[in-house]
Amino acid sequence: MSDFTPRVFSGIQPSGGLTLGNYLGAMKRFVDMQNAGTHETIYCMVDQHAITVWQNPEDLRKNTRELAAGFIASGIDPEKSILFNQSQVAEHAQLGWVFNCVARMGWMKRMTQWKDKAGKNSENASLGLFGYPALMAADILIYHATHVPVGEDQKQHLELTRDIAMKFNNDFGTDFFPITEPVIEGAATRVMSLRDGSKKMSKSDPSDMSRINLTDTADDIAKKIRKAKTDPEPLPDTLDGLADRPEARNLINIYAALNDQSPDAVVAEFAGQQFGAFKPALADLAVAKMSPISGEMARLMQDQAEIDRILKRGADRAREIAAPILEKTYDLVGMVR
Ligand code: AQP
Repeated sequence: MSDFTPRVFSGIQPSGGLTLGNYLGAMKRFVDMQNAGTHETIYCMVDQHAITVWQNPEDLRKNTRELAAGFIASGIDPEKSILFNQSQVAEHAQLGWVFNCVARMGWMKRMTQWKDKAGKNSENASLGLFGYPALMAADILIYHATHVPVGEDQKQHLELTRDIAMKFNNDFGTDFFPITEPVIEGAATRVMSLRDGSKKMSKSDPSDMSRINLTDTADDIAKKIRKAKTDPEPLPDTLDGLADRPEARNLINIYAALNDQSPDAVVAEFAGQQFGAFKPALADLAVAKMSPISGEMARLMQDQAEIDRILKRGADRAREIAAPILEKTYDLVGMVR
């Protein structure tokens, strides 16, 4: 591992508007890793992943630009980080094909995201949805990324990325690909639905009340938090008291992540209080943190040509790293170039 440049890669699908889950579980941490300055940072809108389920073409275009605006509004600096759109760097799909031939069907069938998303109708799911984790491995390994910040839901895909790298290295008698480390940390690695504490907050949940969108108005945010499912008990003195109260725990985690505090500190602060007091405090905090981002996103979206220029420049920079890694991979596999 030590021979590899410390490099972070992560991506988000432009499959809908960004949620507070994406922001706290991914985007905010991407910004922290960029600003820490300890790694090169590469961030991507993974549009090729998005089309593994149906996307209306006009919506996909709009969501991709809006996601780019979301990255920048959240603090990703396109000069410090490489920011681009996956389909503009063909090397992702090219390495993805090689990894389709390395990964095993049995590995893919065990992926819980495949089982959840394909559901009972797996015969009718796209081949791309089944192969998603091999393309994700390619997204990461085409940059020899050493670290990948993600939410808890992506842990299994990261393990598969490591399996693919190890199998490739073993099959071809090389140590060409790094064994990437997932970075899953902070209070909000799994932000849950506001309506059901057992389901993760997701941009494709049919209920808009289940999530906070980055584009929500202050009134929307306050309303959604006010109506969030909770229980009639007051908040306990310690986190242990929330073990069987997933909805309450979720709101505490959201508060902690937004305010850069530990969940223990939040519980200590609100101990003994009812949700009638805690929810308005959370709503005020969420509005204070999210409104500047949504305002900046709206401003950036007025100049789409500028967003496209940023993405094109990001893709050019990404390709400079990716192209030689793809060439070397083809060489190792035995392809005549
Ligand atoms: N609820 C969440 N809590 C914490 N992190 C989350 N992430 C997503 N939801 C949560 C993290 O956001 C990053 C980008 O995710 P994605 O857009 O690639 O896909 P996803 O994980 O499938 O997110 P969604 O919102 O559920 O999208 P849809 O509905 O389209 O499937 C990842 O790092 C993820 O962990």
